Amino acid sequence: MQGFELGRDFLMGTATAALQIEGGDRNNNWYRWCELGKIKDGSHCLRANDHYNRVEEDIALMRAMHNDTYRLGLEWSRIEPAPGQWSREGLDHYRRELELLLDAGITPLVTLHHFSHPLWFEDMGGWENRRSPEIFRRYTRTVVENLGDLIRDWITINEPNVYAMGSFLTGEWPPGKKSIPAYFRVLRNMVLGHILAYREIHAVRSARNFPGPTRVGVANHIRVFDPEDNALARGAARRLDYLFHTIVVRGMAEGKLSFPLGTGGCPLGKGFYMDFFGLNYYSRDIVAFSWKNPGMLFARLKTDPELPKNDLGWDIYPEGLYRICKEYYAKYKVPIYITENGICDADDDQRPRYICDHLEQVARLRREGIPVERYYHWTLMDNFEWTEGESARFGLIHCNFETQERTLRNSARLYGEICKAKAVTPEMAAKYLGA
Ligand code: IFM
Repeated sequence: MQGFELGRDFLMGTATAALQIEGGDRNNNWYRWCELGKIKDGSHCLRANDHYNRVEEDIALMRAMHNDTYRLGLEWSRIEPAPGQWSREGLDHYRRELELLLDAGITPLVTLHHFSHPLWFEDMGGWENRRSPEIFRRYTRTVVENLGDLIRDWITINEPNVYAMGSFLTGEWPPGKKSIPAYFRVLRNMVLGHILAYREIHAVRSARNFPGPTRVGVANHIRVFDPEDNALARGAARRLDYLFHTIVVRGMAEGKLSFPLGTGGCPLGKGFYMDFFGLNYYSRDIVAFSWKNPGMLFARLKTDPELPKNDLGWDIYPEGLYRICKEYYAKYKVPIYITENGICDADDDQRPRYICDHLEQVARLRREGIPVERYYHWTLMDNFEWTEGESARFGLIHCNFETQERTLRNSARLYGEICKAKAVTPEMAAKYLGA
């Protein structure tokens, strides 16, 4: 690799989610899912990385990697343990964590909902309940009133499409429902919840004169769906793209409920509700047509035998990052934050190349004038990877879950050098990639 520049104004950091790292909370939907024995390797989110008690240690690791910014999640159940009851302890904990980040010179980007929420919310049907957007707005308002002076950058909801699919379509995630109408009901409510939260964040921060600018977005999970070379496969790929991406992003950005989320109107009014386009990018799928898969809209997803795979068998396809940024920038013309990008790679033999190859696509986009402003690597350290549990290792930093010892992997050292230089130099490539 020749090396490339990212630019001094490019912000870099890591991303995490509260449930995946904090440990210790028994009042959320994933706690119950773990208790029901649904995690493949038998691990439990109660343990995770014990980050709730190790905030300083983990911020020191971010500093060691020269991170400018950090994407963290708030655990809703710690803030609103019962409907309308606010926990001073929960809010104070996050205030302290945010202050420590700011003192360390690290800009927080805060996620309000990242797959986990209080049990009381789950028990009323969660995002399937028609009152859920309003309940999410109320939670958002309390967070902004209490912490909004420290947070300028917000993600309302992480990967709404992945959440709705895992929790309401395939049933692999809590509450384990398998229903196509429920998938669309949940997405509709998440869209409305996002818009209410978007407005609330701007309104409260501006009414209180909190230091700006305020930036609010969504962490959109977008994949590349490339069809096999026949008309039926092309149709299947188009339908998947529409129902997994388009209706969700359009709803969140424009407030428009396209069929089947609605009939094309904007129930909360026309507007634009994304100050940046958050992109979580991991992989692509080849789409084949299959009569046997009506539940998947007659699509069968395949990997590409030519491409390298991560530990979970996902194709590694850096060009996809470039293609998606081009496509969505053409549509929405707002700055892009890569809110997640990373690899499950326990022995760390692919991660250094993965990082460089994806960042090379970012550099290419920036050279072409596409404003990719930030990159958050998923993830800081090995953590609780939902139904895969502790065995799927996405961390720059290795975590021994028994002892909670954190050890920098080679890729963490490389990432630290890149964050510092805002470039991949030929020397780094030679040292870490052997090329
Ligand atoms: O761990 C998840 C994260 O919570 C959401 N995006 C994908 C990651 C890797 O699977």
